[in-house]
Amino acid sequence: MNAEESVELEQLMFVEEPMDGDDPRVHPAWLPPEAFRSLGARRVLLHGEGLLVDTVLNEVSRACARYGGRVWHSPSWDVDVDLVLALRDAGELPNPSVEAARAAGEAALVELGDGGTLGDEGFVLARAGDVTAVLADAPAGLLYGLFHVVRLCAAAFDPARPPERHRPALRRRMLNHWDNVAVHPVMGQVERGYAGGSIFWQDGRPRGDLARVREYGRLLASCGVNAISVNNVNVARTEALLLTERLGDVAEIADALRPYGIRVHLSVSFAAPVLLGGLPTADPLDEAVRAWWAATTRRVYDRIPDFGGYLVKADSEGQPGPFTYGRDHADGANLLAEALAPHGGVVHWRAFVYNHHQDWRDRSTDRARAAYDHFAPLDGRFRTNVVVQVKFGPVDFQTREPVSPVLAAMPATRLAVELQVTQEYTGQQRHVCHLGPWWSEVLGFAPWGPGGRTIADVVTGESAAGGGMVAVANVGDDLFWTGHPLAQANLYTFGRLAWDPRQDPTAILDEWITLTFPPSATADADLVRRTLHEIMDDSWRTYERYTAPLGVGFMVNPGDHYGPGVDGYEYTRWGTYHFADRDGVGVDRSRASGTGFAGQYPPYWAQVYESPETCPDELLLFFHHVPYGHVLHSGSTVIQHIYDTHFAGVEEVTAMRRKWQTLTGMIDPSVYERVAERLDEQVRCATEWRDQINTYFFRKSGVPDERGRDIY
Ligand code: GCV
Repeated sequence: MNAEESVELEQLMFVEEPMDGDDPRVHPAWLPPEAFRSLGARRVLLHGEGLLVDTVLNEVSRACARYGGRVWHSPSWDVDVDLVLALRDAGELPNPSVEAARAAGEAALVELGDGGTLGDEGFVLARAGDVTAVLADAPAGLLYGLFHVVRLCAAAFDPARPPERHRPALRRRMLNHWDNVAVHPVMGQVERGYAGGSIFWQDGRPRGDLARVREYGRLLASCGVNAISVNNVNVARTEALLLTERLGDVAEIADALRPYGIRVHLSVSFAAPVLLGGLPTADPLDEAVRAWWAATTRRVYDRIPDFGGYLVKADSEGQPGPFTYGRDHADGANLLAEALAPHGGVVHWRAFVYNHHQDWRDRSTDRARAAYDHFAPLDGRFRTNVVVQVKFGPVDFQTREPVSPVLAAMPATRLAVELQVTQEYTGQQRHVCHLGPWWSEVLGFAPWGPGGRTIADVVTGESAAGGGMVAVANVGDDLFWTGHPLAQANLYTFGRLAWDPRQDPTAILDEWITLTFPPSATADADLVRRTLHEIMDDSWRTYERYTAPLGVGFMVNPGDHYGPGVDGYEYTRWGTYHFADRDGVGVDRSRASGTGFAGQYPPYWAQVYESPETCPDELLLFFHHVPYGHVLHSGSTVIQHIYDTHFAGVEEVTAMRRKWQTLTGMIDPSVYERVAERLDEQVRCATEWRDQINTYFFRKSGVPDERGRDIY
C-alpha cells in the first residue's frame, strides 16, 4: 500500500469531523461512518418526540447527509420512505404504504404475544411492501431499534425478513469505571486501567472533554449499555466529594450521556457522613446518619433527576463499612437503599468482602469462602432497591475460576453478576484475549445441576427484576479507546450479552467485526473476517493455556498483575495460594479434607467438585491438591498437561501474529500497527510465562517432559 492509499483508508475509518475536545482524531470503534452506509442511503421517516428521538434524528441525519439518503421528522409528511421509526402512540401516518408497515409491526406484536407491550427499551421490526418499520413504546426503544438497523445493514431492508421483537433480558446493563478523580499514587488515574487516562477525570479535575463522553455514550447505547458509574469503587477523599460539593461535575457527565439513554451512578464512601457531613459516626442504625443520607440523596436528585444510584465497596481492601459499627452488610446496604427509594434509585452493594490480611501459614481461612460466608446468611434482608453485586468467581476475576456459589445462595435477593472487561488478569489489553466465550460459559452455568436454571436466569430474575449484569470498564483516553484495538470487542460483547445473555459470543464477535471493519471499506472482507475469527475466537483459551494451569490462578506478578510470578503471592497476606511442593500442587477446598468451599454449592456441584475424580480438569487445582502424576480426564498427567499446554499456548500466539501479518494493507494502518506491536509483546510475554511455569514445575517435581522439549 502506498502512502496515499493509506491516508485514504485512514480517512474512511476515522470520524471525519473531530469531536470538539482536545483529541483531533479518535478511532470510531464499532461505529465508523461506513457502518451507516446502508441506512444512510435510505429515505427515513421518524415519528415521535423526545430527547432520545432527537438523538435518533441526529444519527439518521448524519448518515443520510453522508450517503445521499433523506430524513423527515413529522407525521404530516406524505412521503414514500424505506424506513419508518415510530413511537406507537405518536398517531397515524398520512402515507398509506408507511401506515401499512406500521400496521404490520402492530400485527406482528399481537402475533408474537405477550400483551403487545415493548416496555421502556424494546422495539419491533417488521416489513410491509417496500417499507421497514421499527416501532417502540418509548424513545429508548427507537434508539436501540435504530442501532439494530445499523447492525443488520442491508438485511434490515430484505423483503423476506420476518417480523422480530427485541426487548432486553436485563433491566440494568451497567459499566463500572474504576476511574480516580485525583491520580492515585499507586493505581494512577484509572485503577487497573490499560488504555491511558480517564475519559472523565484528569489530575483531580473533570477532563472537560464532554464531546468524548458523548461519543462514549453513543458507543455504549449502540451495544445496549444503559448505566455507568463514573468513579472508582475505592473512594478516596477527592472522589468522596463527588457526592456533595463536586456533584456538578457528575451532573455534567449525566447531561452528556442522557441523550443516549445512559444513567449515571456514583461510587460512594460508606464513611461519607463522617468524611463529608462532619458526623461522629457512619453507623447505619444511627438516626442522624440516616437523616444525612436522606438529605444528601435528595440534593443529588435535585441536581440529577434521573440519577441511577450508589455503588458501594464496603469492608473490603481498606474501604470503610458497617463492620466498624458491629453491623452487617444488610444494615449497610439498606441504609443507602432507604435514602434512594423515594427517588427510584438503587444501591449496588458489592459482595467482594474478604480478609486481605491473611497468614499463608494458616490454612483454615479461605478467601474463596468469604463472600458466601458474609452474604448468604443475609438473604431476604435486603430492601428491594438493593442489588447485591457478585464477582463471577469466588476469588478475583481470574482467567479460570468456578462460578461464585453466592449466585445460587440468595433466592430472595436481587443479584447482579460482575464481570471484568478491563483485562487485569487476562493480558491487560496487551494480549488478545476475547472474553465473550468465558462470560457465556459463566452465564450458562447451571448451579443447581445441568438443565436447571442458569446464572443468566438468576440475574434476569422474574419479569427482569433480577440485578442485571455489571462489568468493570476497559476504556481510557487512548486513541483506540481500549489500548489494544481488538479489546474493543470485549466492551461490545459485554453490552450485547447484557442485552441478551443467551446470545452466541461468536455471533456477537461477527457483528463487531462487520461494524468495525465494514466490508465496503476493506480490500478483502472475507480474509479480514476469517482472520479476526481465527485470532480472536479461542484467544481466551489460548491465554489460559500459557498462564496459570488448571484453575489454580494468581501466578502473576504482585502489584501490577502482569506476567508470570509463580510464587509472587505465595507468602503474602492476600489469600491467593497454590501450595506447590515437590509432590503436588493445588488448593484442597473439599469438605472432607480441605477448606469446605466445595460445600457452598448446591448438592449437584458440591458433589462433583468434592472429588478429584469427578472435578472438571480445568478446575482441578482450584479444588484439590493433587500429585503431579495425577491422571486427568483428558488422559494426561497434571505435570505433562502443564508442559503441553504451555508449549501449545506460545505456538498459538505465534500463529496469531503470523495471521495478523496477512492483513497488512487490508485495514486501517494505524490499527494494523497498534495490534502488530501488541502481538510482539504477547509473544514475548507468553514465552516468559511458558518458560517460567514449566521450569518452576520441572524444578519442583523433577519430572521431565515426555517430549524432551526445552525446559530450563
Ligand atoms: C478496585 C482487585 C483489584 C483491585 C480492585 C478490587 C475490587 O483486587 O486488583 O484493584 O479494586 O479487585 O474489585 O474492588
